Amino acid sequence: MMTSSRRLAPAAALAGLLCLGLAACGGGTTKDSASAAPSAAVSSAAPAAADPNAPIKEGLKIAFLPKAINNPYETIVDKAGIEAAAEYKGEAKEVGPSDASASSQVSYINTLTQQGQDAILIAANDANAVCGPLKQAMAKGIKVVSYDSDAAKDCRDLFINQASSEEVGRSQVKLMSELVGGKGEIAILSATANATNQNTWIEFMKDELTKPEYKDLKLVKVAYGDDDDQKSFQETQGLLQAYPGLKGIISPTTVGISAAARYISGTDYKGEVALTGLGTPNQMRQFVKDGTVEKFALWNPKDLGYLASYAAAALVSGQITGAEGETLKAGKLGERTIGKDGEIILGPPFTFDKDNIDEFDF
Ligand code: RAM
Repeated sequence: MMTSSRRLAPAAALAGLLCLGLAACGGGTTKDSASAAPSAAVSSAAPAAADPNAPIKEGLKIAFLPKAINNPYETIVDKAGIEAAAEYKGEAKEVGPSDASASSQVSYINTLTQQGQDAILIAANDANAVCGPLKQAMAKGIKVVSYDSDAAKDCRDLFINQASSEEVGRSQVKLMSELVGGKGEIAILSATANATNQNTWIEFMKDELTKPEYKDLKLVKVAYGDDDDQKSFQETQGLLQAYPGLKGIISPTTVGISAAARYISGTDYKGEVALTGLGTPNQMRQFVKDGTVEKFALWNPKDLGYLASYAAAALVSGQITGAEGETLKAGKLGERTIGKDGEIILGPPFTFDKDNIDEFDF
């Protein structure tokens, strides 16, 4: 099993490399979103001093707002976050939309704000669409932690990133290149067109593809399955029909890669067209065993939810304020340090294949 300690050192080393020279990195904070609510009490404006030894308060009300409640990946993350809250005697819950469209989370944020939650944790479907409502929550003293997919930086206190965005993007291209022998047409099957995390990863993929060693790999299309199983299935079919010479598909979304694998496994493309991306071992196991997929990557989503939950509790309890360099005590994951722009990175991605997939159950 992956251990958090194994992941801590490389993640810390990579933190300083993040977001160099890529405009889409970290959620694309805009001047517009900053000026929309200039008086919002963004907690970093005048933070009280952090007390690293402050105990987590009991009875905290914490709400997880995933991209969509029917996304199995988000369910694993949020369930682990809710279980973490039980450890620190908080009351956590998950609420959220059934689709991952840009504005689908807005009404949920407003309700959570009215309820006076202590913290809102959000995997943002759109960095800016959620910004105004999150600022209103912050103005009421509610702590906001984005996880998985960042909101614009000025409308959250912290971002818990599952892995270095740069490492995810570049390693996906490396994986694909190995699978197709460094040559041929490839496509990306993404989630929604607005998803901050996928878009950041794709920017790094495109940058990686400019390196000389990938000169014979050609990205022909980025398609969007909207993190909807059926749409992702159809987009896979569409890609394969539109590009008959396609050699591979990278799907950096657990919903996309599992739908694409299901499509390919039932066709003659199996064994001909390489598929990789980000998937959960439980969803991908049968497709690794039947030869549709050789390898793919992910991190431990349970650890992501657990860390996000502790980070939210640490913010509310004054253990941290969100400033770079502060550390929090994240239960069994140990101490974690806040990096640049309020980002905490869980650890590097891990590659699954037929030899190791049975060691994992999520
Ligand atoms: C999907 C979602 C999520 C992403 C994973 C890898 O479940 O798009 O945001 O992190 O895939």
